[in-house]
Amino acid sequence: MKLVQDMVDYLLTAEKDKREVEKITTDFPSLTIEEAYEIQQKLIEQKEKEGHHRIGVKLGLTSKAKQEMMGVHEAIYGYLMDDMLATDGERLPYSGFIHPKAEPEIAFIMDEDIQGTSITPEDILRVTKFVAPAIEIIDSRYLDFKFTLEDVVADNCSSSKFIIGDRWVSPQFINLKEIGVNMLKNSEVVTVGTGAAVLGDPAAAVAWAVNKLGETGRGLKKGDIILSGAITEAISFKSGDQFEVNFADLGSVSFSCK
Ligand code: OOG
Ligand code: MG
Repeated sequence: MKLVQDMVDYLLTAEKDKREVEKITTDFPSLTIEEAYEIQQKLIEQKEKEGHHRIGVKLGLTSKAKQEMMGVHEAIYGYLMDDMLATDGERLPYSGFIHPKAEPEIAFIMDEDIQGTSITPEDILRVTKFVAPAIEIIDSRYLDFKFTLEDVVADNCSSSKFIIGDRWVSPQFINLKEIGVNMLKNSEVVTVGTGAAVLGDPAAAVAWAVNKLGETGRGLKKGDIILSGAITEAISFKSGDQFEVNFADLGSVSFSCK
């Protein structure tokens, strides 16, 4: 469908040029969620053609607060690509972003392939090799970070970069619902939260994603990284800012922006 390809080109050009663009539903208000996922799928395939690889999946809109803000009742998913992964403590150039925000998340690293439509949080924990502290940097391609559910799905859920800390722990040693986190910007605490903010349990968020992928015969693969969704609101940053996320029992992860 030509329209899908046009939208893929529109979003990829915005990302490459680091330029915010009008959301696509302004011109196409009848865009459905299914069409939005089709655009996302083609966008990822285009990145693969350009030599990048999928390394996992990310969840979005997993907190009640974000869902209410958007007037929706469901989470969303997108894909993580190899060029999104930054290293712990890395200094990332601001010129690589449009209007970035950082959010604390728990990353899951899969020990086995998993696919299905009635997967439970317990199933997820059974096939998770490690959980680790993470920061996701989101950078919507849309003007002023404003969009509908369909727009943000098409835009691969605002994905830009992510960073994983070096403390990887088996999930059996961690209470993911009760785990506390704080995020510091330039050494000051800017937001705090607990794991339960993510659909009541980060493992439930991952189960939701697997069941959603399962509807179209897809799933997670051994070695995949899953970002289970923001535990707090996302915080904007500019050149010169430094972030540190500290999880109780799960260590820290940081980055700065040059
Ligand atoms: C959509 C992506 C949200 C999360 O963890 O909730 C997301 C957005 O708010 O731009 O990554
Ligand atoms: Mg996120």
